[in-house]
Amino acid sequence: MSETIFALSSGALPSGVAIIRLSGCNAQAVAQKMCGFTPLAAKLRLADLCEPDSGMVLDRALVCGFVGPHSYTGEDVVEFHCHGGRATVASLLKVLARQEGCRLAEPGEFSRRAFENEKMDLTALEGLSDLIAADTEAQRKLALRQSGGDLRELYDGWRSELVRVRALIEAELDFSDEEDIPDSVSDQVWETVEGLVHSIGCHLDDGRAGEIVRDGYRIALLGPPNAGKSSLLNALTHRDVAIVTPIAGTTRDTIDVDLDISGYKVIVTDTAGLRATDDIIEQEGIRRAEKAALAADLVLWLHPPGQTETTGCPEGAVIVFTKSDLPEFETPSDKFREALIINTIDAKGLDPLLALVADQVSNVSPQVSNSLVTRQRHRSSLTECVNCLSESLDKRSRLDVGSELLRQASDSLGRITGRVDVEDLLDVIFAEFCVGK
Ligand SMILES: Nc1nc2c(ncn2[C@@H]2O[C@H](COP(=O)(O)OP(=O)(O)OP(=O)(O)O)[C@@H](O)[C@H]2O)c(=O)[nH]1
Ligand SMILES: [Mg+2]
Repeated sequence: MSETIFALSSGALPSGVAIIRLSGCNAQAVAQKMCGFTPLAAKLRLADLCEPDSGMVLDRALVCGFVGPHSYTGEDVVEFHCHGGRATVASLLKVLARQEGCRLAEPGEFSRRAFENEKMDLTALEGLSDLIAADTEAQRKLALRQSGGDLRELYDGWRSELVRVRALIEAELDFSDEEDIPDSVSDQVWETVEGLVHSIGCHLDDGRAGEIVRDGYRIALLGPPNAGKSSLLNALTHRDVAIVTPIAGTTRDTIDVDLDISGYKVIVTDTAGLRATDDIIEQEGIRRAEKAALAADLVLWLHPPGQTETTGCPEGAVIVFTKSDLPEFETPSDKFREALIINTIDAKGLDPLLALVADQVSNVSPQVSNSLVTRQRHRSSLTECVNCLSESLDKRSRLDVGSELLRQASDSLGRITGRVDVEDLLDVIFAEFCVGK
């Protein structure tokens, strides 16, 4: 019999209301001892919460219960909606810890029980974790869809098709001597497998749209020293995030800042100015700058007045002419028709720059309404699945080998939703969750 777990499931204290959640077979009995009645399904009732031995009142709270399996975890669940003072919550948690068979929940343990009791698959739980972490509108929409089960439906659908074609192959293998199993069965099988390779391939070939929405669209600010990179970062964030000085080579480490641009999470990275140098600290800064540029979805190359060269500017970077307020600023030649012109003294040109970023990020991830790959974990398993399917097509003349490859492909899909042997993965997945989830 599993222990009854409890934890503060609401946010940081102090708060107006705090919710302490209990889940497990003793939840109802413990609630009965503390509030004098058994909380009924989804009905809130006002109660004095007491220390069971002394009868001392700890708080006056709303109490509700959910009878398993109709609860988040699938077990009996009780919630105390108490006052969110630190001392109140601490006294309730202390009393709960003393109750028989009760202990404080580990991070993600409520969700893990929901998974183990088949209330939700892994993709829905990951979606829920993302929903709680969502800072932007696009993240919220994507996470809500995933927590509602859209990825599970898609992957389970593909898996069912694989199960069906494997059954057809097994039948052909078992009855291949008999006349009533037509040869065309295997044609049907490979047609379906070809269809799946196409569908999963398209799903994977999404320009990482889901991952960009979930993890953020990366922009690296690159350019020579003193180009105004740190000044631009500060102007975009309206904060003094990075040190700005007239000394060339001020920034050494890369600095990441999260922004919300048109509802998308955008991570802007300020970097060390690129130049030849003997200073080993600066050399390391430049190495990090180049690494940030490689990892970026968009590079903005900042170009200060007085320089004619754009040496070091990576291909595909958007050129931004800086310090347009200075007398020495010259209007760029026709060659740079597409370039942007800014100055951070009076914020000129920042709106077009933000519009360009919004345009780029929405181009990369246009369809938040589609089912998108949101995690590397999913991408790896989907790639594994397509590889097995493609190999099975190459070996279609060997039905027994093909069947085994289709089994592996189906297991790869099953691992995403948690239908097959994921025990080793669970600790990693639920470690992302915090206590009370
Ligand atoms: N007039 C004017 N000065 C600017 C502008 N942007 C930056 N500066 C000045 O240019 C100098 C360098 O700016 P930074 O933002 O530190 O330049 P950086 O590219 O980060 O330089 P490093 O960190 O050395 O690579 C500072 O003195 C800024 O005040 C601008 O738009 N107009
Ligand atoms: Mg700088």
